[in-house]
Amino acid sequence: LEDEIDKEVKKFEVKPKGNLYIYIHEDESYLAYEVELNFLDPQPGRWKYFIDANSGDVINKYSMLHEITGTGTGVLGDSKSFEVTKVSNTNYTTKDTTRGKGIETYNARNRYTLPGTLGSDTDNNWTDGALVDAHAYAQTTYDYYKNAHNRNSYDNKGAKMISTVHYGSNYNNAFWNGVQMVYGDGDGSVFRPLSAGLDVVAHELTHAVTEKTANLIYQNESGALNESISDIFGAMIDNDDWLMGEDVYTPGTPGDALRSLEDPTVAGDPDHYSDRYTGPNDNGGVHINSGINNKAAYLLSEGGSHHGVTVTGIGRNDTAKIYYYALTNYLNPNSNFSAMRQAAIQSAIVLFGANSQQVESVKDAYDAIGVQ
Ligand SMILES: [Ca+2]
Ligand SMILES: [Ca+2]
Ligand SMILES: [Ca+2]
Ligand SMILES: [Ca+2]
Ligand SMILES: [Zn+2]
Repeated sequence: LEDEIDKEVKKFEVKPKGNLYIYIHEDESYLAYEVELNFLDPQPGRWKYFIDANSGDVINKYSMLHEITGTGTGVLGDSKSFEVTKVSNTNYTTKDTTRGKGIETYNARNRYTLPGTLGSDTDNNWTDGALVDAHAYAQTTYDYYKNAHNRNSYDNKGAKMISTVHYGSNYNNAFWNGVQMVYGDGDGSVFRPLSAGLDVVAHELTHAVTEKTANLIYQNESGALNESISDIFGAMIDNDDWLMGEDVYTPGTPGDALRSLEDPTVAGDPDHYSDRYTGPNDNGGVHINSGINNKAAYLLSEGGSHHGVTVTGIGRNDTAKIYYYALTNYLNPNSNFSAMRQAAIQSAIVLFGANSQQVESVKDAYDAIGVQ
């Protein structure tokens, strides 16, 4: 068995015991022991073995773990379904083996140890909203990158997507730590559990995509582009608005958001290069100057006039294609805003042709934010 799972099983959940009977396999009958092995470490497993009572040979074996669909309720009270693993009739885990090398969601139980324990439920009707949302939205984000850009997880090699919820106590943040996603529960005043925001989940997982592609340095203009790329794909995946974090930010105040791509100034961020922040705070304004490129992406998609320049909108899908192509082909760790403009133009030429509306709109969008 240990060869099978390639790791050492330390503890069986149910003490293995053999039932002796006549077992028929491939038209042969054997006096055989049927043995069930049930364990959770190092990963959940449940195997059935049929062992020849005379020779001790393994006649047959198979895994009894089942990939099935779970149903649950998110933080906001919304019902959803998602892929889980059935370990037994009374044990289900937030482990999806249908996407890439898997999507696994853990529970830190208000401690700071990562990843914590794999999420579990006894009847596959899930009621831990933060766990439900983190797991379901990781799947949504995986599916977006696969379906829209044919990207298999953040590294395009199917990397396992690991998330942890209930990190720490009243923790008002979510982050990608280079290995996995981490979500706090919020303090209930500034934030509710952060995994309830599909755009938050998409934003953080996009940092992983950026790290594996352009790897934009998280400082100054390249850092602002890094943040902007995460906001842009946050808005492409949570595609019913151009706000970031509206579902999790200030539960007591409806209608506001952490940031707006449509109008970055509502959050105090610049929407034109001439208004850029040049001070030392926030790594040189990575969450501030992101507003400038966010505005270009918004104008490119939706159109509009800004600083006297009129942009014809090309829609979310073509906008997403251009930024994805630029991120994965042209941007590099030191790219600045001007390099972003050139990368977007070149991407639009490759994708849509040199004389396309898309190329014209990219040029107009960057003219409108004052980037040449
Ligand atoms: Ca339950
Ligand atoms: Ca939304
Ligand atoms: Ca949103
Ligand atoms: Ca709010
Ligand atoms: Zn970010």
